[in-house]
Amino acid sequence: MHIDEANPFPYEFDVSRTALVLIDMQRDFIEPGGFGETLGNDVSLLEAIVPATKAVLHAWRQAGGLVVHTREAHKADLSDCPPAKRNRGNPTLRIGDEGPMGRILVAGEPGNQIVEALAPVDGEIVIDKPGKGAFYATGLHELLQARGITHLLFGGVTTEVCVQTSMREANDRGYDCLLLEDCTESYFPAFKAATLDMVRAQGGIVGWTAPGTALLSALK
Ligand code: C5J
Repeated sequence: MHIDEANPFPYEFDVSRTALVLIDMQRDFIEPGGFGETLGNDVSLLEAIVPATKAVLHAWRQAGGLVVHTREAHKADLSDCPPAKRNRGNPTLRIGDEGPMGRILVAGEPGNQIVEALAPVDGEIVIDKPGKGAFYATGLHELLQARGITHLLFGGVTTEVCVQTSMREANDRGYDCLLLEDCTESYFPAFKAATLDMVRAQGGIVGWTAPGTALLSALK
């Protein structure tokens, strides 16, 4: 299959060797009343990508493609949260503190769940990751290698933090990566725009970008 509209040039992929990776579409970043909002962010920007992401997820499932969901999540005892990550800055709530949807970025808490519209189904991979990148301190690379995956389609939040970090990690591990432009968002629109530019600059130095609708057309 190919996505001709991809930038900087057409993207070729085989569904059986490609995974859709949705980064951190968890309630605390996306829903009103969660951690993201307590940090002063306008979460409606992130919430707005849920319908486009759902359409892609649905089509990808129909095509029989592998789906990976990630959550930025720490163990309850925070043993996997470096003090440098927890203590930096001056937020009103830190990782592990009780927030509006349970303990912030702690596995199993209500705010740590994937939003209902994109909830994982049986057979999909769910990765709890303690870092920004999906490959750091997780078994993701090994799980993908075991399934013969060579190509990754990325969506999720936030574009310039966990999505970009994961995509760069994947690129260094040899995956051909494409970022779905309308299935990713940032609290800072300028950061999203800059990330899309960075990914596809210099002949696709990190990978490709394309609208989710282009993937939907390719799958028809
Ligand atoms: C993610 C963050 N998921 N912005 N986390 O991007 O801290």
